[in-house]
Amino acid sequence: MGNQAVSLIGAPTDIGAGHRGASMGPEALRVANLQARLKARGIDVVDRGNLQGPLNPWEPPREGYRHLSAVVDWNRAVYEAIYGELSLGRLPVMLGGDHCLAIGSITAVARHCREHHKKLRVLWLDAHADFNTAQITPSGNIHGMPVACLCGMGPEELTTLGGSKPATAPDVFRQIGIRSVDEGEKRLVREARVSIFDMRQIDESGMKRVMEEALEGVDADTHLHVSFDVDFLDPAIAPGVGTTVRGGPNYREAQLCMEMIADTGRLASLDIVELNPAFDKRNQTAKLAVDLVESLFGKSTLIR
Ligand code: Z70
Ligand code: MN
Ligand code: MN
Ligand code: MN
Repeated sequence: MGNQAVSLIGAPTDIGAGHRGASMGPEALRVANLQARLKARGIDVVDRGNLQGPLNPWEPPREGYRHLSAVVDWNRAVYEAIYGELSLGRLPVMLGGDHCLAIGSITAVARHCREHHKKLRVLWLDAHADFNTAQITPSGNIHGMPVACLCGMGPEELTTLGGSKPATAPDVFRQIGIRSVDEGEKRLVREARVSIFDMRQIDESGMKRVMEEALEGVDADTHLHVSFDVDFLDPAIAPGVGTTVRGGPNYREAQLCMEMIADTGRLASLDIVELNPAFDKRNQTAKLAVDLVESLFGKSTLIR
C-alpha cells in the first residue's frame, strides 16, 4: 500500500441529518491528524480542503424530503470531486458531512467502475440500513435514504446524478453492524434482497466469519468502496454522532473489520460520515475514527 495516492475531500454539511453538527466532521478529523497518520504509513496524502454548498436552513420536510434541493447541490459537488480524484488515479476519502453525501460519492465510484470494467463492492458500515423513501421515511431526513437512492428509488435529481439510473444495484452492497431499521424500510430491504449482516449475526457468528462472507468474491477486478458511518460503532467508544444506537461493534471488533478489509488490498475509495463533534468528548470519536482508518490502510498489530 506504500505507493498509494490518497486525496482528502471535506464536505462540511449536515443538510441530510436529523441533528446539527456533522458539518464540523471534516475539521475534527483534521484536528485528529488524519493526514499525518496516513502519511506516516508511507502514503502520499493530499488534503484538497472543503467543498462548498448551501447553508442548512433547518426547515421541515416537504413531500417526504427535508432540504431536497440543497442535498442535490451538495451531492453534485461531491460527485464531481470524487469522480475527478478517481480519474487522476487517486483514492478519494470523503470527509463528511452526513450520510446523504454517499449518494454523490458512490454514484461517482459506480461511473468510474463502469468506465474501467471493475466490479463494484460497497461495504456499508452503519447502525442503519439507510434504505428509506419519501413514502415510508419517519423523518424526511435524506441521510436515511442514500442506499435506496443509489438503487434507483428516490427523487429523480438524486437517482440520475450520474446520468444513468440506477447508479448501482442492491447486490453490490454488504451492510454490516445494522441494528436500527424502520418498519417500512425492513420490507424494502427484504424486497431488494440487500445483503445485511446485522448485530445479531455478528454476535452469533463473530466479526471474522461475517467479514469473510461480506468480502467473498472480492478479487483483482474489484473496486472496494467503504462507506463508514461512525454510528456503526458502539456508543460507549464513539459518542460523537447524532444518532447513537446501543449494541454496536466494540473496539476490537471494529479493528478486525478494518484489518480484514485492508488485507484484501482492494480498498479504492472511502466515506467517513456522520461524525458529529457537537456530541463528542475531547474529540475522542474523531481520534477513534482516525485510528480505525489507519487500520483500513494497513496498520496492523500482528506480531507474528
Ligand atoms: C432513520 C430515518 C439515520 C443515520 C440516522 C434514521 C436514519 N432510519 N441515519 N442516523 N446515520 O430517519 O430514516
Ligand atoms: Mn481506478
Ligand atoms: Mn448512515
Ligand atoms: Mn447511521
